[in-house]
Amino acid sequence: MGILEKIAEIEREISRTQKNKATEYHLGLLKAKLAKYRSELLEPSKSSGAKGEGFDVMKSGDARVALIGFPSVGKSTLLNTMTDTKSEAGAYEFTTLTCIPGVIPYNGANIQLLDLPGIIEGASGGKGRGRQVIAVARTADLVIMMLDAAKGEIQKTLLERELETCGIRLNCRKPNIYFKLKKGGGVAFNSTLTLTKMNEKMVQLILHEYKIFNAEVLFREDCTADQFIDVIQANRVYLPCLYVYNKIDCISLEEVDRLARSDDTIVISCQDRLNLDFLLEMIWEYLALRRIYTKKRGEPPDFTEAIIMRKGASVEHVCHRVHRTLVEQFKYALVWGTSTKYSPQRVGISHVLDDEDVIQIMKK
Ligand SMILES: Nc1nc2c(ncn2[C@@H]2O[C@H](COP(=O)(O)OP(=O)(O)OP(=O)(O)O)[C@@H](O)[C@H]2O)c(=O)[nH]1
Ligand SMILES: [Mg+2]
Repeated sequence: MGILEKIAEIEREISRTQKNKATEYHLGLLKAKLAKYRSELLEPSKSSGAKGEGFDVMKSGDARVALIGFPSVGKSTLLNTMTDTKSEAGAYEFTTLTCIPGVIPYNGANIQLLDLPGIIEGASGGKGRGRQVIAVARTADLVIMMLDAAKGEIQKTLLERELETCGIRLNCRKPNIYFKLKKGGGVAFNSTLTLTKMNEKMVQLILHEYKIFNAEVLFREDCTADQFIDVIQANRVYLPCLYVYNKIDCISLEEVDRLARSDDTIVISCQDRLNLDFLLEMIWEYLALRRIYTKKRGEPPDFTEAIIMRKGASVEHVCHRVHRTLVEQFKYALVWGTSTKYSPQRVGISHVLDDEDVIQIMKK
């Protein structure tokens, strides 16, 4: 029996099983089994290597955004309107066959936008180019899920499921569970709060399924079995996602209004160039990049070129970007901006910076 069949069988059994106290453990086990098979599927296939051709695009710029969507929703059209790159767009499905990168310059940063082939239901199981497309999505900093406004929300549900299956978690944090494999001593289970969805027996059962008999587990959050499995699997990626409904020129204003009110959602029309500025703003917000300006002693700050950093970047990260030996010579830094209580403030190397902070680094 192939992996796909095994997966299908477990999925069938899960949907057949009623959810109640008596079946709780059985379900937990099935979920663990399912996750195991699915990650086998995620590993690159050893047979014929030609399949991934054209998908390995160099990471460039300050952040990477991947366009995921069904065929013909307007992904290539968006790339063509937002960047200087040309990606063929057509009225027929599967116009794009590889990964085509473009660059959006915005707020002094270069954002790499990747146009990808459309994916369809069953992509995670290897249909079409689904697996390669999803593999590219895993390397992105932000996923734009492009949807056809006229096709309703079904596309969103289907795509979310495909990405979920491939270990991509959208718009959520990593579960707060401490998990460490041990050499001996059995399973040490603990929690810092009352758990309503899990208990020690379930944890043991799931760990057994993974043939883990010695480990330290600490729940710091009221997590579900699925979340615990995610932690054990350790190959999950947690990405922000923007749901972008394109082709709003084809639907009624009431419908547009309704769609636009959902969470993490933007409505646009590539054809009529509607709302594209706002889309850019949102991309920027979701990427959460930080512009840091440097300043030399006795001179005004250099606002012409920002150092682009990730959210949570500290003074140390900035030092590394300026010069590789700067960290060793670092004495303290002066920071002007929203990350400090007053400006300028003298800070140490671990101080975390905010967007548009100005920094002056003092050497020993
Ligand atoms: N009405 C309308 N049509 C659009 C809009 N944006 C794109 N289209 C049309 O939709 C069709 C498909 O566009 P593409 O950009 O090729 O779609 P794609 O998502 O890249 O498709 P694949 O590469 O096959 O996955 C083209 O005929 C576009 O002209 C829009 O905002 N409104
Ligand atoms: Mg395309």
